[in-house]
Amino acid sequence: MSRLIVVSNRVPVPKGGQPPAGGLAVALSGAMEERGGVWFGWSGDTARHDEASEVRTLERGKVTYALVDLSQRDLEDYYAGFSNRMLWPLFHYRMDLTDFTRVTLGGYYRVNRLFAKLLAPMVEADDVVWIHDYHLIPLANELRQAGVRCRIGFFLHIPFPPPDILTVLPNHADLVRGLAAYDVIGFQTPLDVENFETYLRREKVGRRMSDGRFVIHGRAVRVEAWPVGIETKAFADIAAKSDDNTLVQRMDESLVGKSLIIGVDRLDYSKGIAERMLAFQSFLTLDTEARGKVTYLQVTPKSRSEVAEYAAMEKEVAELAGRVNGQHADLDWTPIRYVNRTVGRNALAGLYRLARVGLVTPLRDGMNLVAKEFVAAQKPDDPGVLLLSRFAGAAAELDGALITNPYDIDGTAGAISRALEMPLDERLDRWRRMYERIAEHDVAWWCRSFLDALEAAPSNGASAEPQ
Ligand code: ADQ
Repeated sequence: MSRLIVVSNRVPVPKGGQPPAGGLAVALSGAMEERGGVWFGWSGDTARHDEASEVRTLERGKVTYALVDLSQRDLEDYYAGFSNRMLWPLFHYRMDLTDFTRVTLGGYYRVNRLFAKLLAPMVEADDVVWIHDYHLIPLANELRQAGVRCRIGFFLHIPFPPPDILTVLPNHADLVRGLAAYDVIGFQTPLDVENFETYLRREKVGRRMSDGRFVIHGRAVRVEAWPVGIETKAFADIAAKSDDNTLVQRMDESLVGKSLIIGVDRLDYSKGIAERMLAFQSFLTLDTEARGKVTYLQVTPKSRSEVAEYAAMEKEVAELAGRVNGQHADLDWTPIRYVNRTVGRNALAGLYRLARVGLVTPLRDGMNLVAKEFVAAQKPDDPGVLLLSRFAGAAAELDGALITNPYDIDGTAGAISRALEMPLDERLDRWRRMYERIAEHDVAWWCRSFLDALEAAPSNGASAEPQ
């Protein structure tokens, strides 16, 4: 087995055993701890000097964490700027929220070059390098230029948008040219692969070959959908033992017989939290019988507060929760409990299990692990109902969910009523289908399938030409 080097923007060094609230960290932490290797990326700290040029290493179990501090300027341009004010909104189909500047674009390539300069001397010929997500698309190309010839794979955790949206990005051609330096590219869903293929065809820079591989700018690359999973069985076990968690007990006692509806998301506009609250409001208006009998808990840690759009949304969602409560609450009943914090994995699993309905209604999402965690945590003899946006990557797999369009506020409200009233036999049937799927396609499957493909790719470095 080759040595694995994982690269991601942020390296989640374990602190007290809990990974932070973020899909990539949650997905990869367990897999890395099991297989071992090097995890390279930003430390989360700001460098004192403008030119960060050192790698600090930390050993934890089988993993070596290789950490780079970034300067304030790099963080503003590369992270808060180009990655999170251009690529993130654009790839989530939000052209209205994008902000393109030459300065932030320059910062994006500057940090990718810096990472390549620091990482290249650590890479050995038979290592495999696995690069993650939109922050680091050009990294393989930079590594190739620094002389790295080993196999390099890339996984995009967010959606790959259709070409009409991608071409809004002034440097789309460069960005895609950078992808040709990889040996394997993984997307979350077949739709992402299809969007990528359409882009290559329309821009005349590549195509799918008869053996299923792609040729991109003259280089043969394997491109496939590998939907990311969770540690399904472990999460189900934690949920089954969550009764003695004090937070779960407190929540259970406070419900006094009311049905619980749960939403768990980073505070991000892509997650559709405001639309979800409006749907809940509409549900309370339409389904008068339900008033006083349901509690909607939305657990939402703040995220990327340094980006202006996130600060604005924080305010919008908090005001909305206040307005719905002001309108509908009674002396002894608060319809929405809106909480800005992270909770530990045990408590989270227990809260999902207490819930009758899981609301996962993003406007656009690469996959969405909360949907899978909710399913894994249910009681096998009395499962709750997952209400899932058709625009989450997870909808391509979880056909037992009630699929909803989050832009249709009243339609989603109706689906909440339907979920609350669903008879046990239908709940069982839907849940079993979903559980089987996520038990088989768990995070270990995802990791193994991607790495098998990467290790099987011809080791051809930068100069490969397709046959
Ligand atoms: P994210 O956008 O971060 O991930 P998601 O897949 O839902 O979204 O993962 C969030 C993770 O954070 C989940 O494991 C969840 O349990 C955890 N989390 C959220 N709120 C929490 C809270 N209050 N307390 C504790 N934990 C919390 C990106 C993409 C997704 C893709 C993942 C993985 O945007 O589409 O599924 O990467 O590829």
